[in-house]
Amino acid sequence: MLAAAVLLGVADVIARAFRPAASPLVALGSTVIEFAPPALQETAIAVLGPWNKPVLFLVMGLGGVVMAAGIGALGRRLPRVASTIFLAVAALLSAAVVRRPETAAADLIPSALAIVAGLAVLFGLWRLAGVGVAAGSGQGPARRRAESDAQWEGAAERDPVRRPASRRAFLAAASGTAALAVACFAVGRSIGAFGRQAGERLVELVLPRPARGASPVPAAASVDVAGVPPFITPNDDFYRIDTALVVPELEPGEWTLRITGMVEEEVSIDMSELLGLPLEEHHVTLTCVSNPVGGDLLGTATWLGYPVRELLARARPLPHADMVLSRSVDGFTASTPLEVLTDARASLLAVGMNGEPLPRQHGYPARLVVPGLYGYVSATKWVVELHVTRFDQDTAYWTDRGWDERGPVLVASRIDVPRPLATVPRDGAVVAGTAWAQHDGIAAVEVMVDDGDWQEAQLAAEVTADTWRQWRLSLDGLEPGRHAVTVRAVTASGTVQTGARRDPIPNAATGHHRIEFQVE
Ligand SMILES: Nc1nc2c(c(=O)[nH]1)N[C@H]1C(S)=C(S)[C@@H](COP(=O)(O)O)O[C@H]1N2
Ligand SMILES: [Mo]
Repeated sequence: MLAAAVLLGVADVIARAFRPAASPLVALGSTVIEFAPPALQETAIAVLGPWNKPVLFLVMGLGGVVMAAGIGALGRRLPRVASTIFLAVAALLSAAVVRRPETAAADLIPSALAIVAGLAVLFGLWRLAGVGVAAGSGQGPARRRAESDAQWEGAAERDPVRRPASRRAFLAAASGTAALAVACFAVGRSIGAFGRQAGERLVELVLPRPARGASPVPAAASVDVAGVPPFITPNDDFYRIDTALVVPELEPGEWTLRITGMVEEEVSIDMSELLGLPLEEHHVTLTCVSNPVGGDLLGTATWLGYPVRELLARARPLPHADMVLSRSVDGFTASTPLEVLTDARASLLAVGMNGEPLPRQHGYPARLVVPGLYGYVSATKWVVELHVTRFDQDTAYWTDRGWDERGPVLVASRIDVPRPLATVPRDGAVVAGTAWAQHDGIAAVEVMVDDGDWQEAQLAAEVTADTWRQWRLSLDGLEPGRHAVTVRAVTASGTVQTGARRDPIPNAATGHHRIEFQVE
């Protein structure tokens, strides 16, 4: 167990000079996420929320302890077999590192050094414990095995009759080793960030002024009811959903976007060229397909970027292409219909979010934002490739796990005020919230109080069809006691939000949001 702890700790601390996935622990965790059954993945997110990743590390840690203890127990009788298994597990961990899309050959250095350290601890402690000596007193196969073990450890010639060192020497070495492992993890955690970031941090990206700015959000876009979220979601409050165990660290200087596949000309663009292009600013609401009815996995930001349409025009997609498979530096992929990226809508290769460079968690230095599609088929963060292809030839990360390959946003609405089970005063109570149907637009919101008729809510000003829209309705005059409100929205093209309840998979939950509250 100590040898395993040293191996993982040493690798984790040295990996800080490389990248997250150069740490076998991180690479293994990412691989577990990659191969976890989708149902387990969704349950973990639903039940554990933001704790799902720490819990994954905990489970891996416990699994590692059990496995190392097993190898150690085996090593008391069969050190050669046990050390071979130890080495094989270490090799598998290294394979997990190499398999990660974001790693290069040099990222094996931490694992290689750590394997040397781990084996040194294993053999060193065994030697002190006299492993291999006791078995030698037997006869037949056990004896031969013990001899070959001793030989294999290079000890046979020098010290044919090995004796266990004193218990005190063993305990001293063992506690020294334990301290080394703990120190490695502690130093690793305190360095925190991986890679160059920790030391010589590269130049921070400076956003140019937009060639075409977005018009400011008018005050009338907000219903001004306490409890309804602001129209523009601050970056720190913006929901985050991705499969990345550790946020990829991609520096602007090493970033390039390549447009490949079914194109007349492959194109590649680096950050300085991108920042020199006429960038546009657009307000766009981004939504996660996993958002439950009434959930808050959505937000609106002012994105700064370059139209994807223009980038694709440079590469000239071939006539039979119908999909763009965008790829993140961490291997995540999204399948976006080509026509959505080439029509007039504000599909952006974004570098800015609410006036700042993208936060690392939201895709720094560049990501896609496509109005009207759920994030999983369009909003690739840390994007490095647009592969022009066909839906019948390629599939994307979540499509392979049973989700719809195209993921257009369905109309939805949410009650933000009153909170469920809140008590409201008899006079002046209001119900208010948000509705969205990106790229179609919200034409009406209707509210049903208890089991009455649908009543038209008052709409705040529309910013664009690509953003959510706030609404409110007075609840004056309700009798004291328990009441319920239900909401539904109608889109500009006339779609009425369905009341049929359905789970998010394969293309978003449906059903009306309904809450109960108390009138004083
Ligand atoms: N590289 C990468 N990009 C990704 C994802 C991911 O897992 N990896 N998740 C997508 C999903 S499912 C959503 S809903 C949006 C969320 O973007 P946000 O985290 O900036 O809110 O990012 C999309 N882009
Ligand atoms: Mo999502």
